[in-house]
Amino acid sequence: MLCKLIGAPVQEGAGRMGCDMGPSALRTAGLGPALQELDHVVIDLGNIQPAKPREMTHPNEAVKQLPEIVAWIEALQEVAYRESLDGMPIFMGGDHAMAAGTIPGLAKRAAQRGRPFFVLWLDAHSDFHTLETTQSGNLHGTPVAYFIGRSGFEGHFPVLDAPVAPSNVCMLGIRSIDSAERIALRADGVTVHDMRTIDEHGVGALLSKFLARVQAENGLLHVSLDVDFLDPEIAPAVGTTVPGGASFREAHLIMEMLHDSGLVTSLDLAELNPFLDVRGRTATLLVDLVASLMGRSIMDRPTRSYGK
Ligand code: B3U
Ligand code: MN
Ligand code: MN
Repeated sequence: MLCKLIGAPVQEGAGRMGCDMGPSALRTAGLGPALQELDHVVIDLGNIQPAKPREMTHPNEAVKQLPEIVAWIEALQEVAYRESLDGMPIFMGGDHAMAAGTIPGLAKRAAQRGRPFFVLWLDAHSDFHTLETTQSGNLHGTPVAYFIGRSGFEGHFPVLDAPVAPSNVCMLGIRSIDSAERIALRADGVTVHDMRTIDEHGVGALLSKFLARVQAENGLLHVSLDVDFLDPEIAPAVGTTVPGGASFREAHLIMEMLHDSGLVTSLDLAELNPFLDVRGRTATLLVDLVASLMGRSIMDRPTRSYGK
């Protein structure tokens, strides 16, 4: 498989600085060589550079860094559309506002190919605010609401070519959600597996069900991994840690099952803040998780071909 590493050093969507160093930390932790070791062809396309931000304001005065984020989203939508023509783009963030760029670009490509598009959202948060409902004003809390086509972004974020069907989004690991988000998630029909659901059923059963649907519908699957999906004990390098996250074993199992499914066609690695890391532990864990996703296994197992 051709793996394309694409740096998206966005940090303006998060409440604290440092995510701009994410791509560099992933390179330093050996993401490229780890993939080469699995016999993938790796090209590193470097870091994306957004255009100069245009002046822009929003009636919700809480909203922060809107012009910068819009510039990032525009640049990333274009790159994601272009680079998903072949190979597997791996977007190295960058805070999670990046997904308001990557996912619409990828969804446009899927639509152009006539394939349904699915998103597995691995996160402690649902990131389901609009520009109108966000109270923190940190725009990394908004990408999902945007890419499924909720209103509340008009005149600011780019018009979507191909909104993602809410029923094609599966969230896993959720444990911090604001009430405006909770109400809208239910109304829009997004599948939300919170930590309680994981404890009751296990990640394996929940994921199998979703993967079976993607398979049955001949879909393309994008995985968006926020570092805070993981428990802060194993992944401290994130500005928004929430206790009680996914364990090392749950996270690897998810990646291994995703690999075996052969359905994943693109990936976001979001919210890594190397300034908060402990001797590179989180960056190294992310590299190991991507390796599991791309075929590293303890014992050999039969695998299917990739989804495209
Ligand atoms: N929902 C809160 C918290 C949050 C969302 N995403 C992150 N944090 N990383 C907010 O600020 O919108
Ligand atoms: Mn997130
Ligand atoms: Mn999060």
